[in-house]
Amino acid sequence: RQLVLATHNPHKVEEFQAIVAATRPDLEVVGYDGPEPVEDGVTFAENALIKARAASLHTGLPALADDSGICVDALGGAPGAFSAYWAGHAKDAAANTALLLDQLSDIRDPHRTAQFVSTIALVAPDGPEHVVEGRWQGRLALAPAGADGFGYDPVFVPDGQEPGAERTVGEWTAEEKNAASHRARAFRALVPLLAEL
Ligand code: ITT
Repeated sequence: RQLVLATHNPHKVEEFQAIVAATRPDLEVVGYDGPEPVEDGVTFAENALIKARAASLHTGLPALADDSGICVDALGGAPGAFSAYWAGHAKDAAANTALLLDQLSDIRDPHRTAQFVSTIALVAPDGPEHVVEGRWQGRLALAPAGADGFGYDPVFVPDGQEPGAERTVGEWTAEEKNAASHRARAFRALVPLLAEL
């Protein structure tokens, strides 16, 4: 069974392929290079639905879309749905993370808490629409570390690590991240709904 992944972010494609292969190996995740809709929603769910609807309409296949970001408690949940463009119009991960660390420069632990959020929309042609969410709790590092992953991974330190040996997601392997991430959690919530396909 084919499932279109409505994203133009190659890192998300890689992560979804690994997560789906571990959970539903019978599904074939195919990329999407059709027209990119305007993401003018203000919530993760709105944007995920906009992307999944456009891809399902264009391909005639069931489509998944992920809208995601980092929500920082000290900033009232920002950048949230604006994570990709936090430092301006270019999706510049280094500039985004630098700005975020700068905005938190006066904030010390235990007040640097944040969550990675992944909201996945599933839209099948003429079928019902579903939206699920996964959250990953952690805090912001004082400086970036590690070069793996993408986006805010080098500044996000997930909870639950051995004290003294904590690493940012930029220092985690892809396997470690894909077993624990917000995206993996959201996909787990989606699995029962995929049975309808
Ligand atoms: P598509 O809309 O084409 O899927 P995108 O990267 O623009 O690609 P979003 O609009 O959902 O996707 O923006 C998500 C941003 O949130 C992303 O660019 C990163 O900055 C951040 N983000 C999301 N998931 C992340 C993760 O697993 N690790 C690090 N940063 C993440």
